[in-house]
Amino acid sequence: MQMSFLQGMAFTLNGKTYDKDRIDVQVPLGTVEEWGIANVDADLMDHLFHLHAAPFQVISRNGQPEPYLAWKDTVLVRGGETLRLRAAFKDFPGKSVYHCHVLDHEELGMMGVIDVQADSRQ
Ligand SMILES: [Cu+2]
Repeated sequence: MQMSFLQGMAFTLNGKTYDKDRIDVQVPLGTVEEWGIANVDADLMDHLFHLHAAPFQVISRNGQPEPYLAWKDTVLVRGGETLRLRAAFKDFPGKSVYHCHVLDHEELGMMGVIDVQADSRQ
């Protein structure tokens, strides 16, 4: 996933602005996912990555292991920084969102839709 402020005045995640009718990420319920979060903002603006559907731990920043694996729902991603996180999608099936928690960035479109899919075999 990339967080950017690259396309004119668009605030984007993975090159897209928010569309409530588009599903950007699909995750099976009961899985742990490792995501890369890269702040490629051309102006090196900081962003606050926030995920609703699952708690996560930041594993590394710019390739350096995090010293303490706290459970988070929001993490600061400084300009030019890349981090890896692991999120446990175990409790909440259905659609939700992830977004930048800087309110004006979120309002300008820096948000995506995640669909946590319950396994129909359960
Ligand atoms: Cu932001």
